[in-house]
Amino acid sequence: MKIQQEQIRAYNESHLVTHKRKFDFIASEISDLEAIIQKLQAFQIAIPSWALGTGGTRFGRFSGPGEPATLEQKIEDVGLLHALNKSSGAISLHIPWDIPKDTETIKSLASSYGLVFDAVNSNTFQDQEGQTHSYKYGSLQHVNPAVRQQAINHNIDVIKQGVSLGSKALTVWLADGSSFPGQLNFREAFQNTLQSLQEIYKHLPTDWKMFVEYKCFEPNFYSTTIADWGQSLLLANKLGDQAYTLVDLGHHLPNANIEQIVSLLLMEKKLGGFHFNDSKYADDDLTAGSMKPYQLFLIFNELVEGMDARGMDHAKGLGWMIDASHNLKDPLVDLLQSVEAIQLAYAQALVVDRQALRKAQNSNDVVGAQEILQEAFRKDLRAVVAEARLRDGGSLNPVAQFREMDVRSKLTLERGTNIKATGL
Ligand code: PSV
Ligand code: MN
Ligand code: MN
Repeated sequence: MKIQQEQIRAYNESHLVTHKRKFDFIASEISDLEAIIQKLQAFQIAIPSWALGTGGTRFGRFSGPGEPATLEQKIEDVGLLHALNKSSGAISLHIPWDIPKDTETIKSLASSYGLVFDAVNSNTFQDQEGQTHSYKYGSLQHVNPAVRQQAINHNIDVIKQGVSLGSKALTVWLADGSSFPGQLNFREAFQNTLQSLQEIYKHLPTDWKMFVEYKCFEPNFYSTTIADWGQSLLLANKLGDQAYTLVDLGHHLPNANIEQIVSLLLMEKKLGGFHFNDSKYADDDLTAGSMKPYQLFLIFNELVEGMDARGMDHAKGLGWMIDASHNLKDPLVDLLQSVEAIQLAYAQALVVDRQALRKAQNSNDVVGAQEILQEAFRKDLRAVVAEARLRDGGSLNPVAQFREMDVRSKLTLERGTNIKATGL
């Protein structure tokens, strides 16, 4: 199904008066509002193909109705999101969960929804049918060179597929590690991983990036070979200019200061991008901003500050992606909520009085600096984000309109129930 422009226009029409009132109020409080709205309009957040179906946990999975069964249907889903919020104009594919049969057809389908292909993701954390060697004990780190070679070849193949789709980055996330002390020689595992990544790196087109994702634990419970930003940065530095660290918000030990990590990676020109999500405990993959909205704002505060200081284009400088999993909620609604939360955090960071903050920092005015940040964080900028969408032809309230139109029931009529989307 497709959401027609006319349906969005009609929805907006009936909510315009309320929106105008809220917008005019907040507009009177912000000085460079037009520039902020333009930045919000330019900002696009990629949707991962694996987040469009129900994720489940290792204890069970309760599928939702009308899940996408094919790559075509996943693209259709992202098209629905983008029609409503005008900020989800890219899809990130996980291979081999999503293999385009006919690249040209898939590309033109995506562009009919205004979508492009973001980073492609390789998968060497699961064994695939017909595969010669198992990844049970790792992939790029494996003690057996034949297993490493198989994983290298897979990544090279993913790059090739990405090239034909128009992607510009490869994301490598490895489950490699060990679950018991003594199982692994840490140094050898790291060196094997580096050598394998170096082989893959040789196949990167010159205008591509390699994102090296880290994760503190899980599925291995004793050590992960790329466990934190230091280990990822070490690899990215050794690999070369096209390699970057990717920050997945859920991949840190509790209470890690992610905003500080972000600031330093950006300073080192090694921040590749994000997998946005939120968590209370670990890699919960919950809706962005649902647990720690202040943390999300502080991350964007560092991004705006660091990118401005380096003259970077906010919209194009980094990879902006969501990485989420849905056990209870409708995945599409959840993704709309995540995009909205990310945009709100970005908008709040854009209204920080940066000059005043610098002044407070340089005079050790601790209270003043804190007040400046909280002043921005506590501003209700929902009408500003809605205005940016309105100007782009999106919905004033994507979540409410999705529910009001009962999009999921329509998808279920078309697709049926009891479908398991490929993914986790
Ligand atoms: C791993 O936890 C991860 O965050 C990686 O980004 C994967 O690519 C993604 O989840 C899907 O498995
Ligand atoms: Mn991730
Ligand atoms: Mn994860």
